Amino acid sequence: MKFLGLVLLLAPAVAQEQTVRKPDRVISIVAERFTFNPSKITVKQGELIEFVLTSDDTDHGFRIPSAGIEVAIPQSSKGEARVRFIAKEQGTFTFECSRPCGAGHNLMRGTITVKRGL
Ligand SMILES: [Cu+2]
Repeated sequence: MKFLGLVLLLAPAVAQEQTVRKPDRVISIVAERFTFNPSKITVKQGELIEFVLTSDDTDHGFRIPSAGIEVAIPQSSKGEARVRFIAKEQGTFTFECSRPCGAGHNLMRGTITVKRGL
């Protein structure tokens, strides 16, 4: 217990906030050759988003280059990947598949539009 307390104390505040805080929104995305569904996502600035990522076919990946996020999405029926994202800045950000998955891999992308909160 003492050890756990020490670890939490030393963890960066942002990382702790991201793991302890309940997400403002949970967004499920299904990957399949060669699309993400949905592929256009709009969120409010400052929201803590948790993406739940599954595949309908083979292995895929989910990368948001501008946010330094990159996770593997396991193939169909092998579970899900979860990753959190705080929309800090307004704008439109691309996400893309990060595992070579076939001829249309380079087209497999989408956008996250971050709008000012109310
Ligand atoms: Cu791919």
